[in-house]
Amino acid sequence: MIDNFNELLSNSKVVGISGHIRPDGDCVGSCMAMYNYVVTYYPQIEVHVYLDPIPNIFKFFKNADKIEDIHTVSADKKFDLFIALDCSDGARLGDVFPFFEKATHTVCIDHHMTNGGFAEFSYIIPDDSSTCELVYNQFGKDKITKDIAECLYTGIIHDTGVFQYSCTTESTMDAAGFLMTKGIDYSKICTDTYYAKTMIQNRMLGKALLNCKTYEDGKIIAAVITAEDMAEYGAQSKHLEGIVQQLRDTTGVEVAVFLYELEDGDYKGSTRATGDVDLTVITGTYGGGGHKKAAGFSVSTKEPWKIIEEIVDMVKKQFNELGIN
Ligand SMILES: [Mn+2]
Repeated sequence: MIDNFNELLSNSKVVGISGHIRPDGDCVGSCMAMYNYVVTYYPQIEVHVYLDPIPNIFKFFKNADKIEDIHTVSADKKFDLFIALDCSDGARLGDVFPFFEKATHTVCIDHHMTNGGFAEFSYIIPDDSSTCELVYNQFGKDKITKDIAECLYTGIIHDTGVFQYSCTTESTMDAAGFLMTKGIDYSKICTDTYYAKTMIQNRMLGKALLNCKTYEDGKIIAAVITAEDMAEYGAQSKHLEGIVQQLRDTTGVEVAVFLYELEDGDYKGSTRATGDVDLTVITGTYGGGGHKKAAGFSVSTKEPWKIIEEIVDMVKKQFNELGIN
């Protein structure tokens, strides 16, 4: 934990909060939990939360309508304290980073093992379940309100796949159990934010599954969604969440790879592992990062299946080292 965290807040007049680009549940949850913490306990602070547009499913968070677009902020805006959440490095803050760098004090709370510590004060536990679990520890039970609990519970279930991934620990369950006592509708949160799929999402999942390829007797599975596929169904990148998990859940799969085309023609890659393959070694080749069993990257290519072949070769190398065959 960051021992002087509350002191840093007490001494600040203007505070900025942000998370990574293309925010997910843990990112939005931790940022909004932090925002609600500051407005609740430090009402004298001018606090701003900056994020890319968030998925609609997270708009029920208290004060989600207060999220601002960093591009509307004048370049000379100064922050006494800037808090980065769920961000492994400065680049992941996107256009927020210049403001973070200029802030008098900076804090980072994160659980990515590739985080080298880019803030003045860090609370980084690599491969902890979620940033939301760390934020819960940082706040302490006494400070958790129902509004904060909703944000944190949502982040935890998103980064643990509703408590199924191996990053889920006894402490994760203790935290989630305590959050449930705050009167949140945990059942609805799981259904509405995690399991519910729109028709477009289901169609894109179907497309990915129909066109997927397997390698090494089905131990590796890969799928690609092109911009053309997305245009056919009017899909956006946000409709592709969960596809890589579904690929990974296929019986016999050790490694799942999913590539989709971004608006600018580059590809975003997501990888998931069920066993001991270290995906950060693979995503690192493309300048990406993440966790051992869940990692991502972006790559400029016109031939996504070539990238997949490269990855298959790298996975095969690890299979050999690990004695998997
Ligand atoms: Mn996270």
